Amino acid sequence: MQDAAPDAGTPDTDVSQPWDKDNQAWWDWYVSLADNDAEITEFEAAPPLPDVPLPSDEAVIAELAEPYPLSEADVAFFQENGFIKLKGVFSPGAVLKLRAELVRLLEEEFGADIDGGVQDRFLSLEMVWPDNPLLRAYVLSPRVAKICADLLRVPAVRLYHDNVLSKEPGCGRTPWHFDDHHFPLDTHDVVTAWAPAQAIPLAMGPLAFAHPIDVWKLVDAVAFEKSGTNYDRGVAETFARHDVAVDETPFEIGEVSFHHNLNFHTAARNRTDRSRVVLANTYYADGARIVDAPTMVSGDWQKFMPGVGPGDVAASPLNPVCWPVTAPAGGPVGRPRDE
Ligand SMILES: O=C(O)CCC(=O)C(=O)O
Ligand SMILES: [Fe+2]
Repeated sequence: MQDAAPDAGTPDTDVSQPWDKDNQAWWDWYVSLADNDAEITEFEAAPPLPDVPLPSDEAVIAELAEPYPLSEADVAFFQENGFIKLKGVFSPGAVLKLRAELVRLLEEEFGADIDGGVQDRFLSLEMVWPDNPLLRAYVLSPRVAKICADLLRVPAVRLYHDNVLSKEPGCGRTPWHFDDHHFPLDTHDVVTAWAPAQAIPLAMGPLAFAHPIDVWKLVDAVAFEKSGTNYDRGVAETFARHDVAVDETPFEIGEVSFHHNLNFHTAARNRTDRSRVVLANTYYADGARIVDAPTMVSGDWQKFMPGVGPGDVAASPLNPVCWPVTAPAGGPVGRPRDE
């Protein structure tokens, strides 16, 4: 939860102004806060994409509506550590299809060849699902949303937003942070499903999680600065000093991680020759409200919740309940409810 009255601080720590540029500008700013070593000169070959036929849209929709077998031990692990990595959430075909669609959308938006060599940038697209029926199946997936509700131990979750992320070859680290700092939601029942659209070897910069969940308390006193790399370095040094455990492991095809908004995470540079494309969708407990004073760290949040203001219940038509499924049998999966 963010402070109701943000600390005015010095100019460099004062984030009380709303973000006034677009989402891509937000990411360009955000990755500039990461502490990086020297530029990469040699790139590793990324593993090949799976050699499987592309499933039909109907097959993907059906797969993503089936429940995933989550155990009580999985839920307990998530509650203790604030993250969990689950294998086989998507089939290889569903991953390949996701990548093809995300690459098409990124190339359309940025006019770039996504896998065409060193580009250095962190590209992002948001709010793709309302106009894209295939992406909607992944973003409003009952399988994914039920995992989120079960991990949070809440009866129902809504979508906060979708987030297409492409960390291009050569792009620098993702700075250490927790998402509580970003989401203007007045609840701690928030989880992001981070779904890679290819395998992620260590050299590609898998999302890496500090644990257990309460290590955020160790770095609560590190002041966030809106320029420079002091915050990222301050968190890294504090974690190192306290021997905080970090899970930095590869993702296999179809593996998805889920992180709580209090979990501290980072990601290394992409040292491979392929863009690290991910679909990261955030869900929160139904009934949550917007905080009284969102900050610039929340970026473009009003785009995700049109008509919803500070203090309001966060339930615009663009924040459908994704679990439990409310659409009539045979109807579109997870279509936004009229409310
Ligand atoms: O993809 C990344 O490197 C960062 C993503 C992230 O921080 C998130 O999804 O919460
Ligand atoms: Fe994050």
